[in-house]
Amino acid sequence: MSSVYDILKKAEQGERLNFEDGVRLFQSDDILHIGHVANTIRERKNGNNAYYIINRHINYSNVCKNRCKFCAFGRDQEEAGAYVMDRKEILEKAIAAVEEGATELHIVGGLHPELPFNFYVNIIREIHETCPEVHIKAFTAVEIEHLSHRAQLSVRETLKILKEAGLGSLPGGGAEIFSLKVREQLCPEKLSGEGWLRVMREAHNQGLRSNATMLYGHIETPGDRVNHLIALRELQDETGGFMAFIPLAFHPKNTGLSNRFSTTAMLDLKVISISRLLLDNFDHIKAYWIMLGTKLSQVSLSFGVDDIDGTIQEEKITHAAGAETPEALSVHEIRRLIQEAGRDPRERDTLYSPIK
Ligand code: V47
Repeated sequence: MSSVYDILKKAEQGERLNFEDGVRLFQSDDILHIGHVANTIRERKNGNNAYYIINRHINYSNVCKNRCKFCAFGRDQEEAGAYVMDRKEILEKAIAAVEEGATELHIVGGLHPELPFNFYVNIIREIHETCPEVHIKAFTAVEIEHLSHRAQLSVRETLKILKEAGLGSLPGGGAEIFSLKVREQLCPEKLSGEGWLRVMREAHNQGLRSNATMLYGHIETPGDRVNHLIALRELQDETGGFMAFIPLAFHPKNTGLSNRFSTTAMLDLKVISISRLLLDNFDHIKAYWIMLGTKLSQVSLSFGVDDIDGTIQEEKITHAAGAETPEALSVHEIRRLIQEAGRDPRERDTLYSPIK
């Protein structure tokens, strides 16, 4: 009999799990029972559907004034390898992606100390005017806060202007781990967890939906993870604006934590399935195959995941930190992963409406 049987029974009966339940689940090694209940809940919420999207990532600049210890992507302005794409290059990438069938552009970058607010507004406006059919998911909550400082506007005004220019939704990055203690050690200059939640609340209030993430597998404790998930659940109770939760497996290479190990499959599956159990008000749990690997992403479809992101193309953040996954997958490869896991592949748009 599993030592977490009481918790799994609660979850299966639709009862909300608390902090102690979450920590006990992380202390358990009974991944098959935990995964089984997570899979049952996935099925209740999404049937046999497993979603994917045809998308493209555009990382417009790696120049960043916050040099977070876990990040291998950011550069100082004058440092070798620093880059900023110009508007023409960004637009060309966007047009090429749309011509190849992309329905979503995922646009994020570092916190550039000098680019003016208009640079960002113009990117969104130009893409939106040239390709009105593509959904622009751009700028993490951390970037939005930075842009509001650049523009000397409130977060509300900043979001309003970007939305009017064509911004469709916000990606879930930058959340990291909300724990103050961990943030002090890893990213002291970054927007706080409370700040991240405040920006997301404002976005949701303006009708902009978003995703949520959690970076795990570095120095955080199981309690930090559970607190993070509960904070997301509380905001979701309030706004209902989150679409998917995406656990992000830490990649140590070339980071300030390069002496640490990568995550193991056991931890990855635990985080995925426990997230499915704790986040009872999230519709979707997404496996980000770039970080998880294609094989484990496929397995995760039986551990609570109902979405394996998309074709992606040209991912830079995780590859800077040593990811060995490809930089893109074809639709054929994604559908094959899903089908061989026994699920029905469903192409979706950003807001989870079916495409075909
Ligand atoms: O914000 C940075 C994290 C995020 C590392 O919303 C790292 O649909 C692992 O947020 N190892 C970017 N992670 C990725 C992201 C994302 C990805 C896919 C879909 C969506 C979505 C969002 O990656 C960053 C940061 O939290 N990160 N460095 C690293 N070394």
